[in-house]
Amino acid sequence: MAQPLVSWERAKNVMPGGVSSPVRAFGAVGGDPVIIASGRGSRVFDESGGEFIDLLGSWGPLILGHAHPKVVEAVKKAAEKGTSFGAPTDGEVRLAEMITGALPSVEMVRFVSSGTEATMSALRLARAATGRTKVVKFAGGYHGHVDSLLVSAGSGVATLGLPDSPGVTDATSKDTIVAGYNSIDSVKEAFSSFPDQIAAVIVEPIAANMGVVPPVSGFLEGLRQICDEDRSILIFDEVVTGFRVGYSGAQGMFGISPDLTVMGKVIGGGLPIGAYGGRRELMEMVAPAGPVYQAGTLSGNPLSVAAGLAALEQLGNGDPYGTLDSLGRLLSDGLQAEAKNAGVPLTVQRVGSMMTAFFTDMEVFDLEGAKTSDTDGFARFFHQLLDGGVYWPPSQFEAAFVCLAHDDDDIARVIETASKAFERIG
Ligand code: KE4
Repeated sequence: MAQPLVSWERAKNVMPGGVSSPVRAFGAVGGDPVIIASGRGSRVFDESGGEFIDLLGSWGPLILGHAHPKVVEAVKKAAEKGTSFGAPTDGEVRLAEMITGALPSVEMVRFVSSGTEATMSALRLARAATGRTKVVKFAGGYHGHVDSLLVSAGSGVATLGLPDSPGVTDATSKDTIVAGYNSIDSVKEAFSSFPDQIAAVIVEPIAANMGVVPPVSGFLEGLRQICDEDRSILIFDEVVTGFRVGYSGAQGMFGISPDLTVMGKVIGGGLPIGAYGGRRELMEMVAPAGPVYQAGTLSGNPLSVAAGLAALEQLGNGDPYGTLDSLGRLLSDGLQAEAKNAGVPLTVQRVGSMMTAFFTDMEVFDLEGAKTSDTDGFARFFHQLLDGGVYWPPSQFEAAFVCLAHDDDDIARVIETASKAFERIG
């Protein structure tokens, strides 16, 4: 007898919230999530054969689309040779060389198994390198579930953070200062309040976790200057933007060199991976070359590395980012126009193939601006799209992604479905 379809009730019975990661549970939009059975190209399919144009892209990694033949072939070949050795392999060296070749600021790189591990390790390295304890992050910035970064802004800006989750201790959050994204003044205030105490500033060079919020002119340059002046480490969290907005990431787009870069998602081609890297004299402090301890059983896993190599090989040839930008522009312009026709307040903010449709009529520069969005309106939009066969990310404060498997017909179909949704919402 065929295995019964996994039910949402069965999932919730054995897994917290029925999911392996909270945002998948549709908490922000209501209703029960779709249980995905497979994906192919620009489509995902649920267990009853429902077909959706996918704009989630697994939250970023699937820049080539689902089950890309080159990625599948690479993973199959790697698996046939064994799945893990806990020993050096040639693939991880070749992937490290591709990354250091793409990002001039990254002279050496260490692989881990998630973006969270990568940011946690980069923070430890920055504190070791500077001998300092404090870290600046930004309200609305997300860097994985690292205790010291699960911190929300205290009263006012540039104040010491408050735990953002039970289980995160005051002791952990007291060294984290929360500044305002796109506010250089708030960063200056943090550094003047804690002179010679700040080990690092960690920033998403293009914010994606309050929705897509690009840096205003001078913001990243200002961070670079402040860190230089105070001898603090500038960490670019490029887990989303790395190889997404360009082959040299956001740092290449804006011409700013961070001291450390955190990566994930795209570099694993859809398999578990994370990485951190940067200046040689910093990275050579990492064990076993140096004293800063960091380790991982499945770090540099041969299957993840094979998928990552296959993905980056596709991204390093031709003009994939030109194609992605054109598809992104077609979608964002179409959504903006249809919302205007329907009288629905909408601000679509986009960088290349990543975008957020904010249900607000104002441009969004920071978390406060993002919070002006009508999240109920977004939830209705989300479900109208889903009912129409379009899978948009189930949260107002996330990024939607077009991929190289989308075509103009897909985009036209999404715009047509969104137009009907706006009519119903407007
Ligand atoms: P992971 O530990 O989820 O691999 O990466 C953490 C991370 C680090 N830095 C940035 C900028 C990130 O966006 C993330 C994770 N992104 C979220 C969605 N925006 C992953 C989705 C999820 O948590 O399930």
